[in-house]
Amino acid sequence: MPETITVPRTKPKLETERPRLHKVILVNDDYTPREFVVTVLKGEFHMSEDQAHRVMITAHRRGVCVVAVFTRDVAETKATRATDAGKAKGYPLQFTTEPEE
Ligand code: TYC
Repeated sequence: MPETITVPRTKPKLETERPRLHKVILVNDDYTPREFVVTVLKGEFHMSEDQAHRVMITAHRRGVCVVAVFTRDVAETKATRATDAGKAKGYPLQFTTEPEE
């Protein structure tokens, strides 16, 4: 019986690609108190009072603000935890995620 020879058809990848990062986005609303937004940003995203205040006020003025970027799992977990912190107090505070370009 003739030997079967297998020829690899794809070039092996020389470089390992970095996982795509995802943005966590803070969304403005008319009901959540400013100070509560700042508290959540400090607690969930390890921001200083000053950083958290800047991010909160940017979302307040422009409608949204990018909080930080993470791998997809971490971004989704943090966005869910931060949104749930508002929900627990009856606030409509929303954190969403989207992949970076
Ligand atoms: N707009 C809210 C207020 O005036 C404060 C706020 C800021 C809420 C940012 C959400 O993502 C937000 N009380």
